[in-house]
Amino acid sequence: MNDTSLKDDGRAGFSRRRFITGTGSLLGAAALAGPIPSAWATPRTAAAPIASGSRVPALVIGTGYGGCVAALRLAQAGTDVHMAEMGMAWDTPGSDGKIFANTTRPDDRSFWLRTRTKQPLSNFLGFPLDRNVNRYTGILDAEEFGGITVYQGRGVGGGSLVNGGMAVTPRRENFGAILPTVDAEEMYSTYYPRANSGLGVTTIDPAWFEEADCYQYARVGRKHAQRAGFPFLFVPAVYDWDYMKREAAGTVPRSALDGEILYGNNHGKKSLQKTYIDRIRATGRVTISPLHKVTTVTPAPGGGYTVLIDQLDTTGRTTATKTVTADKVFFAAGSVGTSKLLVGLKATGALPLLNDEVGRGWGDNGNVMCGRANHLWDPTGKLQASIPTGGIDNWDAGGAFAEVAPLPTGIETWASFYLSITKNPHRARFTWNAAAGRAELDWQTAWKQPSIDAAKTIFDRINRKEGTIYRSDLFGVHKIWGDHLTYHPLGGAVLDKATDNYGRLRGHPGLYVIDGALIPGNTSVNPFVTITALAERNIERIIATDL
Ligand code: FAE
Repeated sequence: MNDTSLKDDGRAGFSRRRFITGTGSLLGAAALAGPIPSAWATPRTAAAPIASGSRVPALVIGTGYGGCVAALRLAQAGTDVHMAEMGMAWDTPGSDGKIFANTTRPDDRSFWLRTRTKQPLSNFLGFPLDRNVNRYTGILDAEEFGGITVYQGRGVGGGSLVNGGMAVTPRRENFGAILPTVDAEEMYSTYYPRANSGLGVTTIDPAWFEEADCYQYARVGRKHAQRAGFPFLFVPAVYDWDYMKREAAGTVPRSALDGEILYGNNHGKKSLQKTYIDRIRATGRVTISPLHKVTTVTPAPGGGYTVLIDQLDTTGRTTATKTVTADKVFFAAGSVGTSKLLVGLKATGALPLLNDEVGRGWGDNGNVMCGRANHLWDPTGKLQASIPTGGIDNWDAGGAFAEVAPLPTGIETWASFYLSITKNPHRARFTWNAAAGRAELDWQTAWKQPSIDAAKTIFDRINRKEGTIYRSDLFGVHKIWGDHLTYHPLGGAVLDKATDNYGRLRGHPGLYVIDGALIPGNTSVNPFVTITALAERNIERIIATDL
């Protein structure tokens, strides 16, 4: 089954120039298409979204990894919890019968409140891929700051809805640099295993990997890595591999094999909806309000905190503002969401006792993307599973861990594509712009240079060995590096600085940070397992001592 797609799709003898012309016009046509009508079903909300005037023992802001761990463990310990989530529930199919849009056909569901898509791979063969859409509370937020676009999931399940599902535990020898004040022994013996089990992390059947057409791109990536002398590792993921085998056999609807990533996955991916949130619902102690955005948290006169929550419609308009009182509040709005809230709350005097560490220590996990142009005899396959399964580890020698990523376009591209996680020393800070009434981030695009240098320690060598070149058509015209973005925001309320060593915010008892904001900018690998494990560690302590 290996390396046959060149013959299978009848392209043998087909010149690269002709291929480029053909696919370019195809993708160009898609880019020129106008917005499609907004015909998606009204999102289902909680049976009873939170009522104004309610008092709750624990309010969790956000329903990503940190928020779900907090809600589950609090509920299991007997505490009633309410979760406020600014995104939609993502539990109702649209007019096409699917909950989530396809990667190659972004529609209104794909982006958070934009009128034009902002795809991470903006171009192909020089043609821009973005298209107009209707403004909608879609699933992927491309949040733009001065020097960087930060991609984040929006909806019940947070980043788990949109991410690639790579579930990687960092090498233990790297842990001291990731979370220096946390006991590594405890993490590796208790909390990483707990997180991996809660998330349903498993590794692909290696025998199937060797024969599956949909992983030809990964085998090509491995071959090139190994020929250049780099270690290639299988990485675990949160996908139902038996389902993927059935997708390949054609017996179930395709999901990973339909290239679904970025805008949701309709079937096989074990997002938080299928793991932690399933268990959260089973406790009977947790309610969730989608399309509810927390704007203010301030000490309540009689104890606890007064929380203001905007209820949104699917155009992003506020339809009601609710006032809720919570004994304890858990900030789990993601690194960016939590940081923005906290710097605003401190600056406006709502939470005046937060310390000066709030907003600091933000990093991009050293993310940088690139593509390589393979020879015509090295096709990567027109069928590419959207769940990556392998990476190239050059962390010790060159400061980069590169995931061999799919390019699920449905056509043969002869491209190898990589997301590198690199050692990047730069850390940015969120500050409050009072005149504009918003938080800003001082990251600079030029700060990606150390990441590019680290990634080049891998790809320059592979290119030399293979006699290949970088692709320069994926992020613009003649632009090699995807250095304008991150998928992995981390920090902004760093553990043992803005908070104590378990996430209790300094200055205001009863407030906690429990998401990626705690991690000071880098995890050396993809971050969600570490975010989950740290949340498991912290909530255990908080339940034992604070409740
Ligand atoms: P997160 O999951 O972002 O959840 C925060 C939630 O809070 C979101 O649902 C927000 O909508 C919500 N929220 C924000 N502000 C408010 C507010 N004011 N009021 C109410 N709700 C609010 O946070 N990581 C991996 O480990 N492996 C991968 O393969 C991987 N691939 C990725 C691919 C893409 C395209 C993206 C965007 C990310 C990827 N990540 C991956 C990163 C991962 O999803 C991310 O680190 C975690 O989701 C962060 O978890 P948190 O709990 O910090």
